[in-house]
Amino acid sequence: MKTMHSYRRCLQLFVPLFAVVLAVVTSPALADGTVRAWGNNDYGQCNIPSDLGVCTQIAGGGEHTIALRADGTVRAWGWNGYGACNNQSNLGVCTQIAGGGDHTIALRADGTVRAWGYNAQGQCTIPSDLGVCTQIAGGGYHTIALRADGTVRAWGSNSNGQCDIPPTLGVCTQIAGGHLHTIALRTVTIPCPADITGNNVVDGVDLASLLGAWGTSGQGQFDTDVNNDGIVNGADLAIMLAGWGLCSN
Ligand SMILES: [Ca+2]
Ligand SMILES: [Ca+2]
Repeated sequence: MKTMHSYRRCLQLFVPLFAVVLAVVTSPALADGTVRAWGNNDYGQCNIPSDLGVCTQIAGGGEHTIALRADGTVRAWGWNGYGACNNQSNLGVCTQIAGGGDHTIALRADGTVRAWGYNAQGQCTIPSDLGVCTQIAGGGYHTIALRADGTVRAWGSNSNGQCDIPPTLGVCTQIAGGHLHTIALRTVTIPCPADITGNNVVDGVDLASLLGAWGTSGQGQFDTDVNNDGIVNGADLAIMLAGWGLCSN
């Protein structure tokens, strides 16, 4: 009986401990910055360089692999028939990488873009008036950039109109490249019901306007009636305070 009790006590102690150890060992939070790749390896695109070191970002090209190292330098390996994996001199510190079909794209810390590799369609020729960019993406034979003002540019092969930016596209927050097409995520416009002055900012001027009208609604002054119920009261104030600083777009 004592032996059975001891056995149970042992289980009570060690089963939770084992669970904790297992949870720590299998935790997905233990990212170490190393890179793994698998699948088609005809050109060594899955062979991680032994001296790669800690990386912060990865990207895939047609048949090559790109990594952004923790120090901001770029490495690429795999199919290098057109130089997509060649080391670039004077590239400097980069903040983003992207892969095209047979080319590699890097966004430098100063917002300029570089591309190298296959350039038969001009996909590696950066437009001289591109300006500062915040994001890059690669297509099969074209290159896409999101500029700091949220507009999108694309260059290279335009065989399917993938470089023709729709004139009504407007401001975007993300771009992506397909083989022969381009994708953009347009900026979400947040309704700003508490913006009484209509300047797209909820600030003290709106508050003053609301407080000044307090109790005067019902006399036609409903421009401060944020929730449009015909009364200016605490409910309007709550909506306005909740939107403080959020309605800047
Ligand atoms: Ca306002
Ligand atoms: Ca109201």
